[in-house]
Amino acid sequence: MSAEETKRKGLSRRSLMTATAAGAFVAGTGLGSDLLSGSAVTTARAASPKLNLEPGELDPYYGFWSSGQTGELRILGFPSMRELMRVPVFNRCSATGWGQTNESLKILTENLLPETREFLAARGMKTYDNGDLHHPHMSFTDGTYDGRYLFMNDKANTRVARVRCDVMKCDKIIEVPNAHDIHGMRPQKYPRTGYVFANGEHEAPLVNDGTILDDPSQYTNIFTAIDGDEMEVSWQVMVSGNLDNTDCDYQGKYAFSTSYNSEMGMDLAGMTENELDHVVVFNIKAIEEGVAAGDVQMLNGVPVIDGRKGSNKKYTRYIPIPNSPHGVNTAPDKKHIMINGKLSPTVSVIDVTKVDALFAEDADPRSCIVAEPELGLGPLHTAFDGKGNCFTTLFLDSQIVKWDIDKAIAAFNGEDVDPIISKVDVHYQPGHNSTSMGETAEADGQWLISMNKFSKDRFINVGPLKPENEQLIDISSDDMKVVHDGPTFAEPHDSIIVRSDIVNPVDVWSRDDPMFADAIAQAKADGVDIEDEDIVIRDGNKVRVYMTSVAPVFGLDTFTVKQGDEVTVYVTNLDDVDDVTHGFCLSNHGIAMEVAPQATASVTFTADRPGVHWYYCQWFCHALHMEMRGRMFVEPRAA
Ligand code: RUQ
Ligand code: CUA
Repeated sequence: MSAEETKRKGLSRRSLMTATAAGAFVAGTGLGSDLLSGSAVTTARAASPKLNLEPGELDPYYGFWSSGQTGELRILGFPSMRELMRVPVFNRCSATGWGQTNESLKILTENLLPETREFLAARGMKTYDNGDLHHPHMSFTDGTYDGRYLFMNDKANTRVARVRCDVMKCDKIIEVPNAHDIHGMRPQKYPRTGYVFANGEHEAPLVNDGTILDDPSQYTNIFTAIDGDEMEVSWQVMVSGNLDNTDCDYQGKYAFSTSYNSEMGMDLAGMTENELDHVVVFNIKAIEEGVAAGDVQMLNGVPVIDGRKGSNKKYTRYIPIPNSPHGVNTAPDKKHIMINGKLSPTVSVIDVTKVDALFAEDADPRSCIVAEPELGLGPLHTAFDGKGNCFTTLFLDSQIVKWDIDKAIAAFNGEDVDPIISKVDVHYQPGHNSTSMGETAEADGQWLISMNKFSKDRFINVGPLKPENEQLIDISSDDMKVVHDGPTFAEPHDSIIVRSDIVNPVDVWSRDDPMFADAIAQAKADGVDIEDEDIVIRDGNKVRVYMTSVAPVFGLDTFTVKQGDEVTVYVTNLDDVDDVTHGFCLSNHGIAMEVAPQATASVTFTADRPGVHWYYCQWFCHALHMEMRGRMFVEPRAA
């Protein structure tokens, strides 16, 4: 759409902002096909044949889905959109015992900052039990997914987590010091991950101890590079303005982060005041050299470098971008980086080969912008097909626009070409979109998922809280076809779509897995063969119950403890057949956990209810699963 048409519809940047303030940004503007000028609009079609999987047929892709404020990772079969698994990460999970088992609590607590641990302890908590998981991304080697790990952020409690792709369980969570509320997060693409880059979104005093409160001039934002192998912070950079999303190049040289609040405004009017905000470019090598040379301040054990505007300019550059930009997406051509304008109807295209000059020759920061096509209202995120085309979500227009990078560059250079190929209506208000393998050099141009924040009338009504709607779009031809509506619960925010041959999980645990190494070490210290013995060890008022499980029996029918004992139950699942997962649920104690084949899981509690308490297997495992149960006797404290 041209600037003139935008204006004709009364939706200039200014009125768009007014609309935002008035709440229309989330109200569903109804601005769909009627607002289009000349570009083809396609609407929902009958299902494409590729979508239909016969019973028993397997999906060609894994979809890794975030869950926003639910705090877990979800695994979908794609394109069938069947939800296959939920992997608890930042949340407390009733089914698996995540957040309660000793194994999960170790991961959830071991890298909390001391002050957080103290703060939580005062509230009777060991860890947070909520999270806001926005961005799941797989580790890379040489520009494509390598199937090792998934990394993800927690905006709610400033954490970054890692999930092992061999067992699909979280194995590390770190709380990031100095930063506030990790939002944008991406793994390094080349030569490998390597770094995981993470944006602190919200600005606060660097030393946030209450000495500075309502003085935004003293607030700062922090960009963090995490070592993805060790899950430790390598270094941090102080920036001007806040940080939203991030991505990096295919050369291993630069990372790019958007800021929607270069103004450092503290209210809506302040945050949206300027026509131009910016993208911060981080020069990774220069920062590493600066850290090595000691050009840092140490804060909470982390080297922090000053990359603010007007500081030593070798570390960062600030590229002016209209207006409150949001998503950052690197194209599979390894050359172009798309900055999605949000309040500006444009996407700004950075040519990474022109970024060197920003640092070497101090060139005009805008000289690396090689196109800035006007695409429609509310561009948030862009995905790719690997054939030179982009797919950008238009939040306000409720559309996906397909456009051509080369044509956008030609138009920017004054040629009379329209980069827009087609638009398709989605339902409604899309945020992220993802294409099959689209954030790697192996983008294959088959599928696009549009993750729509509102579903309104697309499903039978479930009350005032509606699901979201994820729409599957066939992008194998120019004419985008919506082929599937998929409702999901709060809030699958982002996703990646990974070829299934890249991901190779195991079927049963290995007995030497680090996940339960502590349990095995404790058994050894107690002189217990954890895979063979069913035994109760008393150690003062600490009692350790070692129990095997083979469908459909627990190794112990009963065990006896005294009221007030601190009891740890270790269950080792000796079944080594696919899918024979057992559980241990202790009635009326709020205790339940998953024990997958060949795993050991453990839980610690105080036995403070005298009497008979049944434990049972809560994971259906056998025809006699109901009979898989036993009694805990709690002897009353002597009167
Ligand atoms: S951001 S809707 Cu949390 Cu991924 Cu763009
Ligand atoms: Cu074991 Cu059900």
